[in-house]
Parts: sequence; structure tokens; C-alpha cells
Amino acid sequence: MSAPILFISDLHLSPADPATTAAFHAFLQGPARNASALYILGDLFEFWIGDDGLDEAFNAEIVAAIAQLAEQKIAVFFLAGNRDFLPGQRFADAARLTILNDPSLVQLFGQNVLIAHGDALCTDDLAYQRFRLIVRHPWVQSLFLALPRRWRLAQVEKLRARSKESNQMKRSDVMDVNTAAVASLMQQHHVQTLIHGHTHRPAQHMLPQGQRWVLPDWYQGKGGYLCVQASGISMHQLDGRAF
Ligand code: LP5
Ligand code: MN
Repeated sequence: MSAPILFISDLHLSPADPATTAAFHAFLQGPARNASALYILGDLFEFWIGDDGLDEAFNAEIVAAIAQLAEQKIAVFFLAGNRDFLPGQRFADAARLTILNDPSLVQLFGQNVLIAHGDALCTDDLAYQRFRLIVRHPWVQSLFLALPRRWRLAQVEKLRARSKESNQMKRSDVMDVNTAAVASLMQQHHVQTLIHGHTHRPAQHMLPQGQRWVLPDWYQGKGGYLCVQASGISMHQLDGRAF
């Protein structure tokens, strides 16, 4: 029987949430060891503002733990979230993973599956999409990365405060994916399965064109993962129980 392929996202790892960091290490030592591949669909970190983050002990430990999977011949893939879209080759090399585009088409047990972080599908959130356009511009990113890390950290603090404030004003449905955007993306890529995170609304949605799996977020040591096997797809909590 072939080994499962696992999907996680939205861990938002930071020194401020040691229980989730411990849960991630346990996941890497546990379920991930029995997998043939691990896909990280964004927001692994609370934020990533340049590969000089590797010089910080907390980040270096996370990255070294991921790199250990390569020793076991477990392939690791990373796709950008809205908090960590700035990892570069230094990060990829240190974690021994492959960075994928968002969205990406992957073949899992002979089936075409589309994977994405999910933020680009929240098309009703116009303020976020405007923000996204700015920060995903290569020139803006080059300029940002060229500035001192202390300055970058200060900007993130301001952006996080602004984001929290603006999210409180937004209607809940505005911050979910737009169903027409989902349908059109799935049609464009000719897939019947979409896997994404970002919305923190773990679920399996049955759609006219197939199925949409939404990954759980991790918080205070709780979280989960999606397990794709030849026999089917299932969502699990970290203790192994089905969602
Ligand atoms: O993150 P989360 O889940 O709380 O909310 C998201 C959206 N918010 C964000 C902002 C991030 O949280 C901020 C931290 C990013 C870290 C890396 C940034 C490095 C900057 C790099 C520059 C090249 O993504 C939130 C969504 C929500 O998901 C649900 O989908 O609603 O969107 C917002 O809050 C955006 C606001 O509505 C608009 C913010 C305006 C800020 C204007 C500044 C623009 C210029 C910035 C240039 C540095
Ligand atoms: Mn996100």
C-alpha cells in the first residue's frame, strides 16, 4: 500500500504560541513520518519577512525540523500564505523543501488536485485583494526586503494591528471564499478536487464540479491535517481522531 500524502496550513507558528510549536514538532515526528509527502499550504509562520529570519533561533529550529523529513525521503512542498509569501531559496534550501506557485496542480494517486492557500479566492474582500495586489508586486517586495529587518518588523506589527482591526468590521461571509471564484478556478484547471486553507473553516464541501476541502488552522496546540490516500481523503485532528 502506498504511503499517505499529508496537507497542513495556517499554523501561524511563533514564539508566542509554544503549544502549537510543540504540536508541530510532534506532528513531524508522528504522522508525517508515515507519509510519502507533506504539503504546507501557507501560513506556516505567523509571518515571514525575509530569509534573514533564519538567523533567529525559533525559525532555525522549525526549519531544521522540517529538513529532517528529507532524511527520511519524505518530500516537502511549501506554497505561500498571506502571512509568509516572502520565503526565498535560502529558506527552501535550509528546510530542504520545494516552493510551489499558488495555485498549483498536483497529481495524487492518479487524480489531478488543485492546491492553494485560499486567500486569492476571497474575492468579496476587496480591501484585502487591494492590499494583496500591492504586497505581491515584485518591486514592492524587493524594496521591502532591502530595508533593515528592524524596520520590516515594525511594519508587520502595524499591518497586523490594522488587519485585526479591519477584520472585526468585516462580515464573516466576506472573509470566506467566493463560490463563483472557486467554480471558475476549478473549471479553468479541469479539476474535481480543490484543497486550500486560510479561512479557518475546516470542512469538506460537495460542489456540482467536485469537492473542496478546507484545512483546519492550528492554535494553542490544537490543529489537524488532511490525509490523501489511494482509498480516499480524510481530515484528522492532531490526536488522530477524524474531524
Ligand atoms: O492575517 P489574517 O488572517 O488576520 O487576515 C488576513 C488579511 N490580512 C492580511 C494582513 C496580514 O495579517 C499582515 C501580516 C503580513 C505579514 C507579511 C507582510 C510583509 C509585507 C510585505 C510587503 C512587500 O493578510 C485580511 C483578510 C483576512 O485574512 C481574511 O481573508 O481580511 O486582510 C486585511 O486585513 C487587509 C485590510 O483589509 C487592508 C489593510 C490595509 C493596509 C494598507 C497598507 C498597504 C501598504 C503596505 C506595504 C508594506
Ligand atoms: Mn492565511
